[in-house]
Amino acid sequence: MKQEQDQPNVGRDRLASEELGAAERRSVLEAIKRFTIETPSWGYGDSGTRFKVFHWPGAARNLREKLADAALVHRLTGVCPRVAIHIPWDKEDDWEAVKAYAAGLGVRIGAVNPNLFQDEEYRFGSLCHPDPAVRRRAVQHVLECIQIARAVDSDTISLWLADGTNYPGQDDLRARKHRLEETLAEIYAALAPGMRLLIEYKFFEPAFYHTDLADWGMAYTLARKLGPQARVLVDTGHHPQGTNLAHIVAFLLDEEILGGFHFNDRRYADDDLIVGSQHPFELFLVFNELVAAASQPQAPRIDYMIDQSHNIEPKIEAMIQSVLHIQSAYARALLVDRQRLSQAQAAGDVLGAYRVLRDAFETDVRPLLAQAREEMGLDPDPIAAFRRSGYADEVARTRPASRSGASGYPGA
Ligand code: LRH
Ligand code: MN
Repeated sequence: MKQEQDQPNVGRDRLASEELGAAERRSVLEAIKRFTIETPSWGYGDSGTRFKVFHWPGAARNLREKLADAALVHRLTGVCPRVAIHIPWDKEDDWEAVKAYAAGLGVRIGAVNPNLFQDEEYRFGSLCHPDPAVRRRAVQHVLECIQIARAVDSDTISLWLADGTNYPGQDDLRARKHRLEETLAEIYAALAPGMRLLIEYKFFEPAFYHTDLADWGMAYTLARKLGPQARVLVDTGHHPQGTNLAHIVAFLLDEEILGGFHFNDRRYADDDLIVGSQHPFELFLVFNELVAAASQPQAPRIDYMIDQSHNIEPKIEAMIQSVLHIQSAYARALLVDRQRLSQAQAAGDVLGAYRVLRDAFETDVRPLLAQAREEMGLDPDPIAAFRRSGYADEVARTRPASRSGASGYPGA
């Protein structure tokens, strides 16, 4: 079995060593500048757990303040032009005005997220509820979200269902599946041409016996049955412990049914912590699959969105930190020496192949990311720029704490 010849195995910083030609370096830089990340409106407001929602001084209290904070993150990073909204948390009565307000800030509305988990009648579910009247209301809400998306020129409905049961026997699992297929078909039929329906799965919570949309296979099956405008959304916090995310991503990519991500990180359950803060290598391996697949000719459109709740940390800084972590994972994945990787794989050189990935992961990409920002006319260190801006003190001074419940986020 051929081993890596006589190369001191000190590992290769893919940037330090001259092996990365100027052209390659340039293409990595340009790819980083083009790579955009969508931030969630709800990541700027107060959020928490069932135990406590702590108020953060200056936290955004309404959609306009969330858009203002998101626009700052875009100004500082240069790569966050879209903001996902959640209805009714971000409900407004003049969407034209919202669209203009966002444009004035240099951002636009991204994915529209219906909320089918907070109304009283959703105790036994929404689209899967035994009562046709409740299913009707749920479908009506999503159709309203499609209208909102049209009004703000968004082409994406991002749908997550809390639907499930807590005890064996509580409901007929196949009957719930039939209700889901029926109601999703109605929603799909109402999509505007070119609009996408992203189907987000989650293996548990708030349901604790079964969840109707529990894993990638169920989301895949339903999306396929619906049609080409339906895609699977992978929330990185929605899998059982030990799940190999990179494998699920590779599979969904190869099936061309991956539509997007909700990035966050977790240690135990759906902790919604800063992406890459707990498992940076796992995030790198996910991007390694994305970069490897992106070399395919008709690389599918994938929406890279953050979905986090910043319960104790400063929300805007947490969002900027998240963008930096995603950019790092992407940059490292772009630096994987794919030729050496496939040679090692073909040669059965297991650890040689592993080291190719490890080299890229161990490469310090911060100077490269700083260079990309400078070339975009931005401060190379967005966190330092944010802290210097005094924005956090300004909003803490000008935004009195919101009346509890104002943001709609449970308990906020
Ligand atoms: C559910 C979820 C979903 C959102 C919500 C804020 O856990 O990931 O994407 O609607 O968080
Ligand atoms: Mn999510």
